[in-house]
Amino acid sequence: MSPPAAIFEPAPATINTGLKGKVVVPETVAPEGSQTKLLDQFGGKWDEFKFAPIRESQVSRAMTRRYFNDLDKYAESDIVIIGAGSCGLSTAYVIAKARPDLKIAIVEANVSPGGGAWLGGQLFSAMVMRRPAEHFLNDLGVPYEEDAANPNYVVVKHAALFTSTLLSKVLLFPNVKLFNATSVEDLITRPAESGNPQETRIAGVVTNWTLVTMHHDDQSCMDPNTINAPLVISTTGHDGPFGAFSAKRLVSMQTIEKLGGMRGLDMNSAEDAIVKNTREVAKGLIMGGMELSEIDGFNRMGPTFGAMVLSGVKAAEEALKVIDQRKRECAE
Ligand code: 48N
Repeated sequence: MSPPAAIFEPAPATINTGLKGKVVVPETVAPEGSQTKLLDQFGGKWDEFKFAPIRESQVSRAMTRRYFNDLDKYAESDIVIIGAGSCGLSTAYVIAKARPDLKIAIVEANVSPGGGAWLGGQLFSAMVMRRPAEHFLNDLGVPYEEDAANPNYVVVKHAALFTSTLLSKVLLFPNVKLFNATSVEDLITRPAESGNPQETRIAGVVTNWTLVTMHHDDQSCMDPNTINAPLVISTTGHDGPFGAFSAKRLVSMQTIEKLGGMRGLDMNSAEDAIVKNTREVAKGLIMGGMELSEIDGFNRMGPTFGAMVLSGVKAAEEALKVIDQRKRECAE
């Protein structure tokens, strides 16, 4: 009989990290259950160990049936979020929680979602968020350090702790599907009655496998796929090989006159501006996170991430304001 499982003392609300600060552990983060369950289950029994038998085609069918079922289900989505960085994932988290009735597709070009939020600045692991962004961390259940000597910000021990927690919570929602390794190559549009390109309505996204997107120039034509949606939320980050996708596309479609271009680093102005101006930049397209700095010419903030999560909250609020109206317009 295994020894009685160690009684795990619940983590105290604050843990002295040895640094000046103390770690706040939101009450939702409490390890539970035995700490040696897996060792008790498998340890010392490897000689007779054997996996259940399988036929390769069963694995193939298990994957392909589900993936193609998802493609069929989300071919008509209520909301498509382009980019699973910190802003896109924060947006998905807030919307999916508030409106479990909405079908949300997230399209992420990278195999690994998370964008630039796996590390803080210059590949350092600590992630700084300025207050009041700690409210997002509390809601998510991510522990962070606060420092009486520096009360205006909190520090997540490792950026990957924030991003992996956010990603896992978003993926757990039954009304969310992440299509990673998939790029948005274009936007689905509907002309405005006025014929004015600046009133074009966005009605979904055009997608392809990212590896295909990267090789259009050296292969014969490889046509894309589509997802129809009355509302698209673009959070593709600042300019770069894949960044600022929708911002650049809206300009090339003449829906927006020109890019403002992201300005130099100024934390105080950048974070407030991006959160406050997260909005529907074209009918049916909300823009948030660093992509917005490319349209509006805001400063960049560098290695502070509070604006990303709160831009996500603002994008979610903007989406919930218009989604039912956009759905009616699409049904007409
Ligand atoms: O993390 P990013 O790049 O973008 P945000 O806005 O979520 O977060 C920005 C943040 O990480 C910073 O840049 C920090 C705060 N630094 C600021 C500064 O001053 O330097 O995520 C964008 C995601 C990425 O995962 C891309 O792979 C993806 O969008 N993406 C796309 N996915 C699908 N189709 C596309 N066309 C596409 N373009 C980008």
